[in-house]
Amino acid sequence: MVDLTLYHISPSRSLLALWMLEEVGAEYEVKVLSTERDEQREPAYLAVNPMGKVPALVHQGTVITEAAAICAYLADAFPEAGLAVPIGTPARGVYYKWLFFGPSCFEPAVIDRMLKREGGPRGALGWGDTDTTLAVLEAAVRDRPFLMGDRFTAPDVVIGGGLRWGMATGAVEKKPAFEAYVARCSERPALKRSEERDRAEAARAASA
Ligand SMILES: N[C@@H](CCC(=O)N[C@@H](CS)C(=O)NCC(=O)O)C(=O)O
Repeated sequence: MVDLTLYHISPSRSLLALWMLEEVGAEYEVKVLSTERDEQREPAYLAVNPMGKVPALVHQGTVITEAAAICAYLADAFPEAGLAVPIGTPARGVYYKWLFFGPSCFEPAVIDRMLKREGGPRGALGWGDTDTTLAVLEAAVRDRPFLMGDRFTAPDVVIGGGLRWGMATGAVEKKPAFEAYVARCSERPALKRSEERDRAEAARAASA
């Protein structure tokens, strides 16, 4: 029985959740919401996620929202996929650092740049400023294949996926270290499968 449902908009941040679902090898169903019809703001969906945002994942009747939380959750729920770091080890702390760095530093820093609204008070902004945030990330991926070292883990979906999008939109400068890191992430067969699933689900929803 399929007990995992992803509420999805194509394209959107829910691509990260789709990628992660493919990484863990779970069977899941996808419900595509139409932004043209504003389905993400209809009462039926607000009952799932009152933020009116995707992704939302329903697992065994429990709703999990926020892309990074979904990735972290799936890594723990499907340990055989090897995408988490053992609880109780110092490396788990670093793993959390990157999982949280994604939505609390990387993403707002890049959105600020994209929307040309950089320049708030450095001390008050959790990410300080965009240049520092990107420089910290660049240094992290310059000397090692993935954020946690040799092994691809859940934060690489969150940050690798975000960086891939950021460079594709032009919001993030294509530094060699970023391009090499994103290229490594892009080799993941699960990413390719998630893109195929995204296309198929979007086409199915459009013809329904
Ligand atoms: N903090 C959320 C952000 C989710 C988000 O902004 N999703 C966008 C798509 S990229 C969305 O649902 N937009 C529809 C809307 O706001 O109407 C997360 O990381 O999951």
